[in-house]
Amino acid sequence: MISLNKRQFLDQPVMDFVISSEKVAHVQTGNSAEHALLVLTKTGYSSIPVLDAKYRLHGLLSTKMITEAILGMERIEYERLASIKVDDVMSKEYGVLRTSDTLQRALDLVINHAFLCVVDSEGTFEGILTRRVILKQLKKYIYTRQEQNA
Ligand code: 2BA
Repeated sequence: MISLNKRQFLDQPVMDFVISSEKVAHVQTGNSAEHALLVLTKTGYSSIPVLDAKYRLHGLLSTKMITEAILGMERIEYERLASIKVDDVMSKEYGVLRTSDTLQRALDLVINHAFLCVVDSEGTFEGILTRRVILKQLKKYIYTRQEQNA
């Protein structure tokens, strides 16, 4: 196997490693927290993107954000789930990449985010780049270089 040098590795386009939008579990703006909790529980992901009808990225939603929103003084107020909208509880803090970005920027951001959302120049959601995929590429890079230097 031919190994990449450091520059070639870092210059690889993120789009080569993206999980495309149709495979990414998401919720839509305007959805209820009840629906979102169902999606999060059924898919098993701890955090998923919030998109609008035109597939533009608005935020991220996790089970914790929903639970915190319905936490009363003495009990969890499940009856409020249907009236809360995902827009009210989602986080606007997420790692975002442009489709033109390279692995170098992804590596910087993935330290603080389990996955990075990838958007095009108009803000349309193209998919995600996960920490798992980046670590796999990094491992491949390290081991192929080691073998060639051995
Ligand atoms: P988490 O849901 O906290 O998942 C952490 C890691 O656990 C994942 O790391 C993956 O290795 C494993 N995992 C969790 N749920 C899984 C499932 N249903 N099938 C297979 N493996 C699963 P990463 O793959 O690096 O993903 C990082 C984060 O990216 C996930 O964190 C989740 O928030 C998000 N994510 C990954 N794939 C997604 C998808 N298809 N749709 C929506 N969100 C996704």
